[in-house]
Amino acid sequence: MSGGSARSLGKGSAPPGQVPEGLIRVYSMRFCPFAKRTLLVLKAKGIGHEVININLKNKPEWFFKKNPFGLVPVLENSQGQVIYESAITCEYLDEAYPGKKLLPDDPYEKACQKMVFELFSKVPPLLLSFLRRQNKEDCSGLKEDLHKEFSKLEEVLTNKKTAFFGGSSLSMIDYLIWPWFEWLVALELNEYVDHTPNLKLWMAAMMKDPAVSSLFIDPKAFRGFLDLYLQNNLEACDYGL
Ligand SMILES: N[C@@H](CCC(=O)N[C@@H](CS)C(=O)NCC(=O)O)C(=O)O
Repeated sequence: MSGGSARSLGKGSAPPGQVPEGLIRVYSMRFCPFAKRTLLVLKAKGIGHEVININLKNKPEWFFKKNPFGLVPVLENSQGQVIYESAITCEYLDEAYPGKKLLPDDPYEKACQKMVFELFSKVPPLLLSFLRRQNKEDCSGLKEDLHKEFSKLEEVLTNKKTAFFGGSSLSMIDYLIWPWFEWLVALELNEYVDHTPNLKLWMAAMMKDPAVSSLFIDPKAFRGFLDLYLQNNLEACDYGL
C-alpha cells in the first residue's frame, strides 16, 4: 500500500494520472470510517493498492468526475473503471479479486449479512450526533438510542451463538460495521458496550485481526482531526501530518 499517510489533494490540485497496471487506487480520507471499510477489505485480501487522500473540506474540482456525490471512498482501476459507495466497493473487491472470500456464496447467508448491515445503519448517524454534542449539552437521549441500536446487534450475536456476525470467523459484515466501533475504542467510549457483552467480546476479537490492527487509527490524531473537522477547518483532513 502506498500513499495512506500522504497529504490530501484539494481544490486546484492536478488530477492524478492513470492507475499503474497491477494496482487499484482508492480515493480516501485518513479518518473516514466509510473509506476504512474499503481499506480493510483491500488489506484482508492482500490487494495491491495506492491511496490518494482527498481534502473533504476543500475538494478538488476533478473529484466530482470520479464520484458525483463528492464522497470518499472511490475505487479506480487501471482500466479507468470507477466504483463509489463503500459497501459497493467492498463487494466489488471481493468478487473481482482472488484470495480470502469475505462474502458467503449461500444466498440466505448473504441475505443475513445484508440484514445486519441494515440493522447497523442507524449507528453511524447516532454516533456522529453524539460526537457533535459531547460536552455541550445533555446527551442522555442519544445514549439511550445508541444502547437500543447496540442491543439489536447484541441479539444477533446471542441468537447466532458465534463470535462474529457472519459465523465463527470474520467476514464482510464485520469489516463493514467495524470502523464505528473503532471510534468507541479511540474515544474511550467502551462503556457503551458494557451492557452488550457479546458485542464487547466481538470488539475484542476484531482488534486481534491483522487487517483491523494494522489500520487502527491513532486515538490522539483522531481526536485532533475531529475537533478541526467539526469546526469546518480546511486543515482537518491533514491533521498530524
Ligand atoms: N454512503 C457513502 C458515505 C461516504 C461518506 O459520507 N464519506 C464522507 C467521509 S467519512 C465524505 O466523503 N464526506 C464529504 C462530504 O460530506 O462532503 C458511502 O458509503 O461510501
